[in-house]
Amino acid sequence: MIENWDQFLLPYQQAVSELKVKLRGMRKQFENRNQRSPIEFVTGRVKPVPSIKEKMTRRHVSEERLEQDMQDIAGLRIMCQFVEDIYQVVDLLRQRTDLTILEERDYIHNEKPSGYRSYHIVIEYPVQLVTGEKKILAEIQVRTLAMNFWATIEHSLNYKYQGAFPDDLSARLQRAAEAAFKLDTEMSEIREEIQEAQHYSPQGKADGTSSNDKEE
Ligand code: 0O2
Ligand code: 0O2
Repeated sequence: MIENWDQFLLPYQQAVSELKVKLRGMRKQFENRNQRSPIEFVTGRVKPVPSIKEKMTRRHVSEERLEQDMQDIAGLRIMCQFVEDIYQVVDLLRQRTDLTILEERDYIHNEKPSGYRSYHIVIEYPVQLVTGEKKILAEIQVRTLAMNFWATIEHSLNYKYQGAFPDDLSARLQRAAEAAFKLDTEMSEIREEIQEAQHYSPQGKADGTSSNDKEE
């Protein structure tokens, strides 16, 4: 029986805080090198206790198995401008030595039946406590701004229907998710055209930035 949830969640709180600093640091490093960052912004949260308890009941997870079986008690979200940026961020995460990737789920090319798209990574992250090192699980969701727009609104509408949308609304939400993905594709194509124009223009200033700014 977990008697003190604050104490149980403390390492998760620390992991979320540390990872937010580290992931936001990646963005800063791109900025300092005058390069466009594949990371637009980063958020994070520790799952609230009522949500943990609800998911434990729904997924039949016991308290003894909670640390191993619930991967998103610590949750980080990385928002990107373009779909290509997501895969660049994933590559950067794969190269890090301060975390271990345990699982990757590509819900961009394999979208969920709801229409949800994002790239999910489950990591093992070591937190330094006064009692020694503790490895905890965390989930990093990497998505575009358009994917985030859809997921945020769909999530808030879900509260109203508790996950069971009427069929017509489900279909409309799926179509809205497709529209958001089309928008992502169109934005990537526009960007590619601008980059090509830049490449052939003598000043390299087709979009008002130097060609250096757009180096990947
Ligand atoms: P809600 O509406 O119940 O979700 P900062 O001051 O920016 O360093 P702060 O204020 O904790 O840190 O906020 P941050 O990190 O910018 O964003 C926290 C919010 O992001 C949360 O809102 C979540 O909505 C969302 N969020 C971020 N990452 C995740 C994730 O992995 N999973 C889920 N479900 N949500 C995430 P709140 O405050 O919890 O309110
Ligand atoms: P929160 O804190 O409300 O975001 P499960 O966690 O049971 O759903 P699984 O396989 O363990 O399933 O994990 P999965 O599917 O890789 O990731 C689950 C998380 O992805 C959810 O967390 C959401 O944050 C997000 N997600 C998945 N499907 C959808 C969807 O259809 N709509 C939206 N808006 N988000 C989705 P939780 O558990 O809902 O927690």
